Amino acid sequence: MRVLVTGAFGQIGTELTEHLRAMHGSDQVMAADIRPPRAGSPAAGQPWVHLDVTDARALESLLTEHRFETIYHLAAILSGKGEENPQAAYHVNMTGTMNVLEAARKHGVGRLFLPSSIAVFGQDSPRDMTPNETVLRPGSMYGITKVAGELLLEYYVQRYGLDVRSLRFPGIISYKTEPGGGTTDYAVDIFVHAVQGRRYRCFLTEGTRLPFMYMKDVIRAVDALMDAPAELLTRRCYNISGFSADPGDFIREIRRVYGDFAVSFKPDFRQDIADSWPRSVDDSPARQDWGWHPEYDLSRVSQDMLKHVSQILQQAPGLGCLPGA
Ligand code: AKB
Repeated sequence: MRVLVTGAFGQIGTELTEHLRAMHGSDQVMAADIRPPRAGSPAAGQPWVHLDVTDARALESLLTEHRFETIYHLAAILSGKGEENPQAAYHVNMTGTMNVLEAARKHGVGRLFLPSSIAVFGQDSPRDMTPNETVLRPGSMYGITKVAGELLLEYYVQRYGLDVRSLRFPGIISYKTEPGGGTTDYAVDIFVHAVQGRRYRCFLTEGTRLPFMYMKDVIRAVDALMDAPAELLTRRCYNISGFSADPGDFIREIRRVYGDFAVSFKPDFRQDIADSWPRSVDDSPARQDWGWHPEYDLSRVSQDMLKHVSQILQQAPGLGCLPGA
């Protein structure tokens, strides 16, 4: 096995694993997660191993058995779920990341991808075109673990020469799996509700602007960063974005197709998290160093999401891989 993906059945993991298997062959990519894939997800029926990333011994024995060249460590608790249980978020995100870095160091893993997030920013960071290097004082436990994760990975690069790379993801929009409990999940749920003809109650206010990316751009960005020659990288953690939008923008796009789509707003605890995050980020270092450029803007994402979500729901109305489905 050449590649290990932890958190392989999460929102990014499901599609990244599918992509890596198409690239390297199924027998070269190990999917690891703490629970099985949901029925109807593209990962259902595919080989996988059980892995709790907080269990250092389990990781150690997996890396002793297989000589992985690359690890994508995606197992994490996101911002919304993290505020419901901050202690669990700390444990999974910090202990898990430390365990993966240590196992990779001991076993000479060639390259590691550790996702970071716009959650590293907080009230003291500029909210528009947030620069790559600025004040990082997040208010959420998820954000705190992401800042610490970035510092840890940089330590492992400096101290042990490990090749670790990271992207600060914005909200991610996709249709193959349910997003995993973040503040930006509404941007997937809203499409599913529209296609199902159901009213949507949004947990953020209509004008809450945040940066987003479509999954197809996420996969391209991960590939581009991981393939970039190390000497081109001026840093290890990069801001990245596709476009910025608020719930009102999504609703206007959806109503071009579903004119009577009904939405109400009932902000909950996630509003405070969103209000501390950037409205847009400056991803020019990623563009300059390894040629990042997004292909999907809001209008292209909306068209693609509506097309795919309605195809999936027509084929299997009860399919469990979509939120609310
Ligand atoms: C979340 O909302 O927690 C994630 C993120 C922006 O990292 N989608």
